[in-house]
Amino acid sequence: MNYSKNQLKELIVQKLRLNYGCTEAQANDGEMMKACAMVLRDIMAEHGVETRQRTADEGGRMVHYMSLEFLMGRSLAKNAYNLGVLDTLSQAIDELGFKAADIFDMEPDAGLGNGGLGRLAACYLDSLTTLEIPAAGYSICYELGIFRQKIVEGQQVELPDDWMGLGDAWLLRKPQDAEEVHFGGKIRTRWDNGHLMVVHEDYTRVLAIPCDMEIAGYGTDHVNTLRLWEAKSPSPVDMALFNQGQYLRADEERTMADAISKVLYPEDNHYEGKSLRLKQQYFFVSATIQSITRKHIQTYGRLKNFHEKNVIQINDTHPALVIPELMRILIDDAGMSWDDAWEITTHSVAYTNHTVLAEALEVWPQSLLETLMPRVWQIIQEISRRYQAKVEEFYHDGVKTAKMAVIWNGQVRMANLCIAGGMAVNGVSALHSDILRHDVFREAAEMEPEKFKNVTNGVDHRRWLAQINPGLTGLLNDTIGDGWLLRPAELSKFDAFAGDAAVLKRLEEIKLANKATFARWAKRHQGVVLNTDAVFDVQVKRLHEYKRQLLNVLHIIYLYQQLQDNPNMEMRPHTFLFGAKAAPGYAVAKRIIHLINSLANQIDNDPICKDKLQVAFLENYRVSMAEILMPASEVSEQISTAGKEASGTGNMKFMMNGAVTVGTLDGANVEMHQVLGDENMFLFGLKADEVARLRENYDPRLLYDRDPMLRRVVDQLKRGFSDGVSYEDLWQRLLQRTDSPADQYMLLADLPSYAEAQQRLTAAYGERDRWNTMSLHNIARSGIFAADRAVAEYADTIWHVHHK
Ligand code: 26Q
Repeated sequence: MNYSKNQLKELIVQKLRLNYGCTEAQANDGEMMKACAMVLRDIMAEHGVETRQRTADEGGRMVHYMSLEFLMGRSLAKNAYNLGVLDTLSQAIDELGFKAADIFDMEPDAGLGNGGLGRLAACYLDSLTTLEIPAAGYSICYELGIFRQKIVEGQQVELPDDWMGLGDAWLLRKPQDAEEVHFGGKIRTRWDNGHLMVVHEDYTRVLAIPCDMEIAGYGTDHVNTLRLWEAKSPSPVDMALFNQGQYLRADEERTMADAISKVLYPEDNHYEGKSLRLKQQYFFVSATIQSITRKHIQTYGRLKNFHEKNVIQINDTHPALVIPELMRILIDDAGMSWDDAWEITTHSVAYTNHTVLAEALEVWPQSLLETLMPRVWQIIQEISRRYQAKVEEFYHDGVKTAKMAVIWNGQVRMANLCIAGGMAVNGVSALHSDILRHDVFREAAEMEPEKFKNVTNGVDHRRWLAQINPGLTGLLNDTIGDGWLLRPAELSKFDAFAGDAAVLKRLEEIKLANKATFARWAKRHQGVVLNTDAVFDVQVKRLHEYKRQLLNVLHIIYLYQQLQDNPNMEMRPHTFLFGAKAAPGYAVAKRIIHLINSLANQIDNDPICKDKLQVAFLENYRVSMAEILMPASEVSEQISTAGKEASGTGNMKFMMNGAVTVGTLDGANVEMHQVLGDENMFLFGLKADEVARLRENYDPRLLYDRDPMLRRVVDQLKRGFSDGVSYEDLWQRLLQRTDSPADQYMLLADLPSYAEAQQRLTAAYGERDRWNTMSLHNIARSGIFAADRAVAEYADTIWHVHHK
């Protein structure tokens, strides 16, 4: 279906009248934005009806992608783009007396995620739909998404992200499809007609209301749904009518419901053992699996063939309870035997791991599970008992049994639960999957090698290239046509233009224009004046010690000290940009943010640095900022300690937009290096195996004592800058921790090699042809990092479903 400009105008005007009781002349930008969203939502809803009908008729397998996070960002331009009406809609908005750019800019980010894991889920929804795979995403409809970050006197302050006021235009609430989730209470058994029945009593009820968001694919009428569950109390009745017992229970239900979908936990790559988080997980899991099984029964009449018609992908262990919860439904509600239920469950659920950091592996106290979900706890115990017997029989080795146990020392290990109950376990880059197989999950992988797979991450290249970088998209279309939009591998055709001076020149002009656009944005929204003659060198990602923003800072301090020694030093202008949120409870991460701001301020106020060195901390890094920043970036900082970053996905977005990477051989950088070679990226530092070996007897003190450059740079932390703040705590962390090893992430070991890589990079930047050629190769070879490729691999190797 194609919509003309006039049709869209008419539909928008009608929405304004019906929903806001106003004309286009009276509407404000927010109302206009919501009216446009509702018009597109209607179009998608219609496609959705047809898609669901087709899916039911075909009787194929459906993919259910469960994630506690979907970092969707904005949807208006995205949906318009996928529906093929972006230009028409923009004109319609303009002709109704608004500025399209302002309207798109009104939309708040749907920040229902922390970072990589949540954004990955969002990118995969796009590809699932574009590849015409019958699929649905599931998550929680958090009232407050990831906090808004403000920098006050150099420090992070968190503000609530109240996104729903304007952002809920995409959501369709479906109270008629509500599910009921039961917490706490007691489990009793009774005999009924010769059957042992499990009875759950005295539980606390929470209602789960679906808030559905339709997802449009590109170049297709296929539509999938993202179902976000909102928690609601089931008892709105007049409390005066109740006796005391019911009053208290109703109050408990209200309190629980109010809390559950209130806020997203802002921890990234770190596990928080809070009972509210576990309630969120069970609420989410129980509502989702009830909804999936209910629909399956409606279509097929019974659950016996559930695994043939459904596959559930879980995004890390956060939805791990889906395994015992599905068992519960199959056994208690459908009356199956344990063995039949286990057969179905272990052929339905697949698990993706996203981290090897010990502090991020989920373990829950058994007492908490026992209290909050007593029946699920019983089932986990039985899973654990049987798995343990299987392991013992295989290994006859107590140490291995202990390592692989699901329940151990009063703790439930969610990863082991997923390995025991899942049909597949995958890592998210080649290196990461190897580490899972040979290290983290070694024993399990030796017992069931065929279970362990790799699917290297990918990003939605239509959003992260086509939609956000129209200049580059135009150049690509002019040179290689537009087949790459649906077949990202075709980007490699662009390699043939490496020797074409006119193409290289255009590439440079596009980058320059994008830098100017970003600089204007930064001036307006951040109040910072960026030097567009400088290299834009960017590190944007969550703040975490393993990602080593501090290594970047140490190198900048090194440059700064060189300038102090030699104020007339010739230097290519270099602007370092940072963007990062720190988990509110992560004190060291917050200190590093403060440090970056102190350093930025110092350099800004030092006339020696003018037109040479600049540092800016971009406040409140988020999807919509990345969309304007990626096209303007020239250097991509991917400098994690090797072996720690499971994949990284920002690295892929930079690459697609022609930035050149300075990085370690970590995560997907490894695959990037495979296609680019040493000539087209700047590698440095220890390799993962070297990190592991060196760790045995690593002493940063020796390096510090031996190398005056290191000593001087690190000591600057202690002295601090002219704002009078000392960073002695960070100095200590690098040199003399008492609680755990000093310099856990080996910054001192890698700093000299990093500085040297930066030098090579700066030299290459000076040779314009060489640099532009590198940039071109990065774009041309980024096709493997498209989410389309990744989702197709999941479909072929794990889900066994057809795709376009
Ligand atoms: C767990 C329990 C309680 C509270 C919070 C959490 C929690 C929340 C989020 C634990 C981990 C996360 C997020 C992890 C994450 O984003 N990992 C990243 O996933 C990306 C996609 O695969 C990878 O590219 C990154 O390398 C990885 O760090």
